Amino acid sequence: MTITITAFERSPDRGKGLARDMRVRWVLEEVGQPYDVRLLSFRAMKEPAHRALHPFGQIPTYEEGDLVLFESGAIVFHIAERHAGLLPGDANARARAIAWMFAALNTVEPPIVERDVAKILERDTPWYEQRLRLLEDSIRKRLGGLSDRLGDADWLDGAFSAGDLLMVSVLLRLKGSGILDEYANLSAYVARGEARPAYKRAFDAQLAVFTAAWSG
Ligand code: GTB
Repeated sequence: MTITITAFERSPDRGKGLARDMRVRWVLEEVGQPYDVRLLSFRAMKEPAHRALHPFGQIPTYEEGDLVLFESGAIVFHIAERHAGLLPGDANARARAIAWMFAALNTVEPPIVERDVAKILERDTPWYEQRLRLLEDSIRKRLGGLSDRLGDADWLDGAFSAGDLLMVSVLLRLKGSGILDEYANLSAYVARGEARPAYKRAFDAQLAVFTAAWSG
């Protein structure tokens, strides 16, 4: 069955692979599932045709036959459940991998996103420096816990899982901030994720969209 996902026609990250279609591309590459991509402008995302797929008018979405999904975490989970290799067979190990998926999206990602939003929307406010410090402290609290738990392991709980895929995706947004560099094991963890052939294929595919859109 053909799988179609949606992505930015012109990603504001200029090909850095930080928009959330990247994690969907990555999981599809991990399981060797071909997919089509429908590219959307910001305007098209808010039109009824797309809102019928995504209540909030955002990317990514996922279409597979009669099934339409939104929320990148739900899409990654759906794919990981239906293919071998991204969720352990053992029930307890599987539950722990799913817990890491939630941890990535519910506990680690929020302060990272809030920091990015503050950098865009609050830069000119009198409280900007203080707010940035508070958000960076929150991020460090999360990274400290994560770094302690990871230790010198390659992945969060045994073999690479959908939990690692989401956690690496979330941490990548800190690249260039200097914060990730304070945690050598987390920097190495992210680099291991980026070195995966499936990640590279996904990254190259979204970069090709950027190159085509911004060079024209
Ligand atoms: N919780 C949802 C999910 O995980 O799928 C969040 C989806 C979401 O935030 N989508 C964003 C979107 O459609 C794109 S990924 N925004 C348009 C809108 O809301 O109108 C967020 C994103 C955007 C840009 C960068 N960047 O430039 O670095 C990074 C991440």
